[in-house]
Amino acid sequence: MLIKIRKSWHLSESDATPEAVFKNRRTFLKGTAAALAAPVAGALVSPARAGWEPGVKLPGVVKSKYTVDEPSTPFKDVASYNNFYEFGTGKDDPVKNAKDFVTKPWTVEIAGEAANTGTFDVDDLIRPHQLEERIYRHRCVETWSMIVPWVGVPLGDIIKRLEPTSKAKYVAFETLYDPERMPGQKRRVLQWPYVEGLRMDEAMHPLTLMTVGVYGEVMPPQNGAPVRLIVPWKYGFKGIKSIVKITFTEDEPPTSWNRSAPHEYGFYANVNPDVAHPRWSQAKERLIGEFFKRPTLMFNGYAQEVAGLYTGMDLAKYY
Ligand SMILES: Nc1nc2c(c(=O)[nH]1)N[C@H]1C(S)=C(S)[C@@H](COP(=O)(O)O)O[C@H]1N2
Ligand SMILES: [Mo]
Repeated sequence: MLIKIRKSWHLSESDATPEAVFKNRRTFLKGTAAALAAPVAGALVSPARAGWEPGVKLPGVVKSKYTVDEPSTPFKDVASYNNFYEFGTGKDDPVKNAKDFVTKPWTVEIAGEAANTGTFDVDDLIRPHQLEERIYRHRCVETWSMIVPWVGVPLGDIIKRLEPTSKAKYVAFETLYDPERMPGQKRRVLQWPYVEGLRMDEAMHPLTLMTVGVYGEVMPPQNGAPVRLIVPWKYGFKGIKSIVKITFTEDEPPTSWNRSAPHEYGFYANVNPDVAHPRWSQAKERLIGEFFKRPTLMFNGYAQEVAGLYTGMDLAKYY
């Protein structure tokens, strides 16, 4: 039998890093003032007006080699079938209730074990880096999945500029807490704010994306505007939305779903068809728009790239 082995993404002609961006990666940031002086390479990631509107293209996006060879789930599904409990627990609540969510101005606080801590405008964190379009598999623990053309920059590139200390073993993330703007936070369905975390090597992995758009456009609020995390080999709940704080820590940080149901959701949350959720199997998934279920792939199809991060770990124990 002939087995065709290939990477889960295709090489594209725009693989090379443009020179201007490379130079800007060397830009040293110290607090907001210096951040404002950073040369502009990428684009504004938040829209000029306060609320989101459709059709606002992010300029200067290049296609990434980290792209799966599958047609993307239509925009209307990506932007209307969401989990974002800050705007309600129904799948169609976020698109309705986040419609007028104002994401400008937006700052992200950098804290903990790093040289460059402080409060940054989101544009100043993202702009020095090249925006890339990456078509990723996106798998919710509830067993639905999508193929999504995200736009973002590698989290690892941002982290390098922030210069974490040798004590930084984990990266913790926090969503905005503002029950007036996020009415779902008036109900205690989760402990607010939503928090997530990654081990430092996971955060530095080239597939881990700080994501600011979808389908070439500014991120719709229901998808986590203005900036959310995407870790394509993990269940969707690791992809924390509307991030306002990033903290470098020595110890494993708490995560929202682990806090809520520790026997059901672990810190790692790697997609794994062999480890069932206590209440349902993870062996199959339904790609939104398809009728028949597909088998779920180990590490969501990214095993070749990320399995090495977990060598020697019992994945049934560290679920
Ligand atoms: N702050 C926050 N982030 C969140 C969630 C949430 O409720 N609040 N839901 C998570 C879950 S369970 C999934 S599957 C994805 C869904 O992201 P999508 O709307 O882009 O598909 O967002 C994740 N990020
Ligand atoms: Mo999810």
